Amino acid sequence: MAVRNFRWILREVAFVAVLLHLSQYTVNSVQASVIKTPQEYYRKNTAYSGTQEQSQSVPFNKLHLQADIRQTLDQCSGRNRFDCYPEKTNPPVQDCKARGCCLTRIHGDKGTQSCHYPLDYDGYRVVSLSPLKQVNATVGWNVTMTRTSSSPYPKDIKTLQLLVLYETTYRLRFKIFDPAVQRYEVPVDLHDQDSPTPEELTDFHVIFEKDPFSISIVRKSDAQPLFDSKGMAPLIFADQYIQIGSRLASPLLYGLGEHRSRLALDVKGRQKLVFWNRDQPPEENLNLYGTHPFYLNLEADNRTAHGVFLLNSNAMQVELQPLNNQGPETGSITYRVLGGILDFFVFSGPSSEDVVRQYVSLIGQSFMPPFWSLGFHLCKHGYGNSSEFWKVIQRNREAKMPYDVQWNDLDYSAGNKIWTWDNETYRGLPEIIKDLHDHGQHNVIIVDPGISSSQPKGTYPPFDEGLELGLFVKDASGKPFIGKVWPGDTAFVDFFHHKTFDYWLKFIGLFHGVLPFDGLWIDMNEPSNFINGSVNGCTNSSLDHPPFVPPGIDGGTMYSRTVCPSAQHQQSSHYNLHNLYGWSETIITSQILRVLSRKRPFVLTRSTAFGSGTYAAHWTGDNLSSFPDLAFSISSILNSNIFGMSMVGADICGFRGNAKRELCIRWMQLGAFYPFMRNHAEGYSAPQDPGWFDSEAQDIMRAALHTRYSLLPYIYTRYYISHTTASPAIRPLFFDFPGTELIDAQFLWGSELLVSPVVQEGARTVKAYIPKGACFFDLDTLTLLGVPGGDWYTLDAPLEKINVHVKGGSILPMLPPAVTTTLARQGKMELLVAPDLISMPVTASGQLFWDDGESIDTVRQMQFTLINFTLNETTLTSDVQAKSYSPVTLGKVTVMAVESAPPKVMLNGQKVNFTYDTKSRVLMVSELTWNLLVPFELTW
Ligand code: MIG
Repeated sequence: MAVRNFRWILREVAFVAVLLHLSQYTVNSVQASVIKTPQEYYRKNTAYSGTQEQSQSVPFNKLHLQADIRQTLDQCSGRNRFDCYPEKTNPPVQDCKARGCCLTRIHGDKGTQSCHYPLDYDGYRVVSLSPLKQVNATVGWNVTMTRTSSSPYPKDIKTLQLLVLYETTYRLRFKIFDPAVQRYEVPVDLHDQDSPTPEELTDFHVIFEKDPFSISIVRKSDAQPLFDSKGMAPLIFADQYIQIGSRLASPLLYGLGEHRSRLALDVKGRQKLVFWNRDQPPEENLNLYGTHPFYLNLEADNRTAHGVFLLNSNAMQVELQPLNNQGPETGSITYRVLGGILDFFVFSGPSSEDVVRQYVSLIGQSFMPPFWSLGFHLCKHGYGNSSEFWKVIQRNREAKMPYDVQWNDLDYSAGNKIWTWDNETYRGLPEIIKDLHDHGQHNVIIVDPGISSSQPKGTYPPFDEGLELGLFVKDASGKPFIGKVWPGDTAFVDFFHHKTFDYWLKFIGLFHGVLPFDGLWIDMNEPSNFINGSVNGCTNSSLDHPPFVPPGIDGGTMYSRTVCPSAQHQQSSHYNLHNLYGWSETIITSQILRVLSRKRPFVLTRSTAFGSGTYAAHWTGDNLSSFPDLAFSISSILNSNIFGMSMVGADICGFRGNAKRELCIRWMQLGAFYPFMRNHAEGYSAPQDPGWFDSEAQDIMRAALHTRYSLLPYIYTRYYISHTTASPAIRPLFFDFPGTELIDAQFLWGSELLVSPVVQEGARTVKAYIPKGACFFDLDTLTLLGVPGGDWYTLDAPLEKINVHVKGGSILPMLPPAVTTTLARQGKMELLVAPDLISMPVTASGQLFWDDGESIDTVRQMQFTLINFTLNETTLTSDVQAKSYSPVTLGKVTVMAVESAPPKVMLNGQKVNFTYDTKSRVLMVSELTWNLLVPFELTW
């Protein structure tokens, strides 16, 4: 695409520089055709065609029939009551009866009545069922079902089709939809969607019941139901209300984000979760910024796990509740979805990590971040002006803080209009960014999706051109939808519009000529709106006022502080696409940075949906400077990792309110172990950058940063593993250690590092769970934690210490810390060897992934070095798997728990110098200059 018609009247907009700098970002050589717009991701409902012709019907007697027992029970006496009036508690008697439901007083809860479905509530009956065949193998099922009665909601779809497909050994998909009318389906590009797998090669067995219809998906090997709608909330499929329930295998349930809650969801407490992306500071029981309708459920043994993903982007509510069973405790999940279709994926595990990998390989694996983005990021809204901004940079440099990225929030812009620079207040900003670059540092700026619509015509090209191209979200009458955000009246870019890619590319490219940023921070993309709906309100249509508005939705309406659901995108209504708005912006922005910079893009997004982790990092939004918020951040970042968004962090020291010294110290210590480490605060908050604090506080923060920077090669290798194997970067303890299912104040990096932060004010010890079956070494003292494990221990945690333990059996690649990642990369690699003292013989293993840290697709193009390290008793060896990146030099090896001073240490047969500390029992070999591309053997 070429930059044409490029004559702007320049006022406070400093676009002059653009013309001079265009050569840096060669906008005209970009081949936009290689880029997919979200449109191209759209898949029609044809995934299963071609197999149905050869299918035969299966006689009904193969179905389990249970209709005959129904009449004999009191239809209201069921012990498991599924809410028939989710709109409100205590509905009027006649309203409940009008739905054909039962009204029962809840024991012990004065005056509360539950309106629930009777056991024989009329629903769908199966009318035909046939296998889907490929060659001679059954690869799925095709079911038709009908209902004659009406549900409580308008426009029942009386005939439904169900397609079940055995996709892979571990993944089954089933889809329930209207066979007559194509309904909205999520325009997402799923991965790994090749050909189906014959049923006999999979983990799954499917059982249908005819009347009422139910589906049970069972793991063959142990007969464990993984999805089971039998006896749960009845299936309803009305135009704007779709309901299905499933029996849980146990109350240990995780996922279903984005929400603030404890890591293990509260099935017993009937937790309800609303999915409708919202600019909402993280608080419990509210809909937040993102949508991830995926859960992981542990089974009765607390070890085996399975997962379920509902691929649907409409508003929804999920209700959890305990079931009154004899036998093992279970629960149920009820989905209430406002549109689209039911498109479920069931993952058979059997380990928690398997479940996450199975899910994430479907939605897309985490992106490979540029190396610099692993460093420390500093940000604040409203630094005030460029001299204040410069002071912050200076004081953190002077304090010798490891510090890689300085951010600019919206105050850099003129009147909060994106793609403008306030060159008075922020005079010299381009030079400051250049200075960052000269110091091996980087810069990220914020961008909002709302485009000011009230500038005089001809003065603000982002609006004028968007208008001309017709790519703003439209109101129900077809005019640009106007809401209010930071710059006042704003139109919203429709990232689903086929012209948006070129439009967004142009402005990113041009603005890069003004401010040479290195990454983009896409905020407000839920999308957030300061008013409810448009400046003219919303319509009276059923899109803006659906028959079921999830009662927990914050603000009480579908258009509370966002765009009206009746607004139109080029592809579909905002009603359908709302939860994908941020997702669509993320994909386009990341792809554009990639083609413009020809380097790995760095995008940070607030609003996310399934698959966002393939393109961007995420932060948990506008948290509070408080210890509870520090503690909750752990569950949030663990959840993001479960959702395939490895690179995530919370605003360190808290966004809202003033961070006290102790809080900020503790948070910098914890934040050093966030996958994405950024300290950020709002304009009203007191400064909280490390350089602002007293020298003792600075020393502690610097030490935390040194620890992170020394672990960079390990962290980077974990990202590589996450990117290539779909496993999370960080994980909850229960993934690796049974008995830890409720622990969410500690977490693991990979399987190697156990992080046990202080999450309470004033605490100088931490109560940490130390798993059994492994030994752990203190990362600071390099000494063995002498406890049997399998219990809670009180560990010393003076203000200057965060407890981090290396699991025996690990070998961590490290670097000497430096003030930037750029400098750190110039150091010599180090290995920290933590022997597994429980295994006989004593062993350990580890890996190093290393490349230039910024080129695109180094993994796919094999432009990297990959080395495995193995310890066997007193021999450490390397195994070079790939050696396309050099130099990688080994400078030092540190081995913990070496029983006594060895008489000599040999590197490939040559004696080398070493030290041994009798007290800590640490062997250190530190004067090496070994080229790691050559295999080595170190013995002692
Ligand atoms: O309406 O750009 O979550 O990180 O500092 C608030 C100002 C807009 C919200 C983001 C926050 C950012 C702030 N933004």
